[in-house]
Amino acid sequence: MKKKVLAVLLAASMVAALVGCGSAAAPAPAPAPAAEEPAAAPADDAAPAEEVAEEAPAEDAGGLIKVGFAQVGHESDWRTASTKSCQDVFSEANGYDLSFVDCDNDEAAQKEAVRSFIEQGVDYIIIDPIIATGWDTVLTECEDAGIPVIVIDRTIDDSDKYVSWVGSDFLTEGKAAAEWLKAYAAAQGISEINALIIQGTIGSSAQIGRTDGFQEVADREGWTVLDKQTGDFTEAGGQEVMESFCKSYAGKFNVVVCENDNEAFGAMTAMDNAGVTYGPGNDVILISYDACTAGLKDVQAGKITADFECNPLAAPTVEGVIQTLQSGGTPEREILVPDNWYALADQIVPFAVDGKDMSMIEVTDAVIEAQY
Ligand code: GZL
Repeated sequence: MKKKVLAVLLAASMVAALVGCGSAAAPAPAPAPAAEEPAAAPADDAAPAEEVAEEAPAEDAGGLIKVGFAQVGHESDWRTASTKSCQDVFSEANGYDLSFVDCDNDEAAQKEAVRSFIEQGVDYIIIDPIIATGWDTVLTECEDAGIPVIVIDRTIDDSDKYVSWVGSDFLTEGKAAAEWLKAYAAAQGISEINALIIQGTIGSSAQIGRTDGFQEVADREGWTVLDKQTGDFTEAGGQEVMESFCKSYAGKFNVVVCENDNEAFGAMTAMDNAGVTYGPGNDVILISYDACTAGLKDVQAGKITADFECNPLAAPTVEGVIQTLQSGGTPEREILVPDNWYALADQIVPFAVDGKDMSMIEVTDAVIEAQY
């Protein structure tokens, strides 16, 4: 009965979605890779996934709401905070039975994790999609099983078969970084921008938005983007790409943009090894995204010049979506999580994005203490 009610709700919310908002045109989805059985990593306090599959339905498990969460992986400080937020919210004490799978940045494993949740008969499925395409087939399977899907953080761009998306505006993050750079360079008397970009996981909506947002302003301002390569949102990837950049573009670049803090950590190691100085008053303006605690410490240390946050703590908002569904309501289709921009006082300059004035937060000990 519960599944039937949810299926009706899901259908209703999808009709609303089709009327209310489409998703940006997306390239044809990549062919589904060969399925691999994911090594289900149950939440700390849950039985291994295979035992959960044999448990009685939620009603007999003390009324716990069964939630499956297919997480991107464990590639960054941001991801660690996102995972902790979800495991804290969807705890047994809060009335949930969480089946958590760390998909280790493997798209096939992520699809199979979702299929394992369907087999387990969970009540809700949460997905943080590694990349934005290739989702319609497995989301159709969720729909056929009457299991509502909620997308957290990154977006799915080639299917509408989910109830809600909760995350950040990645395009605005990219534009904010570039509009700040324009204002800061002018204030510093820097007339020429020669930038290198270390991108995130190619095809993820976070990478697409940040790259496109920055590039749109760069094109408008006539900046030179010397090269873009992916560091896959990891510290090792950032270091490897920056080592290559330091060889190929020695003495030719004055801006490095890292699409997350962990890439920036790696890029700093590579620049140190190559004798390239970075941060306020040095050779290179270093821009980063995420603004995790370690990233803000590097801002405070005068290493990262400005850090553009993407808030990872969306789980409480996702829980609100589930509670709305539980009570028979229709949740919002898109729920934006607010982001902030950070710098030291001397690097805070007025700027706007799409005509909207932006404020920046000065990095202090208290701000760092309060960060995720
Ligand atoms: C962004 C998130 C990205 C972070 C990275 O919302 O998906 O993935 O920016 C993480 O740190 O790896």
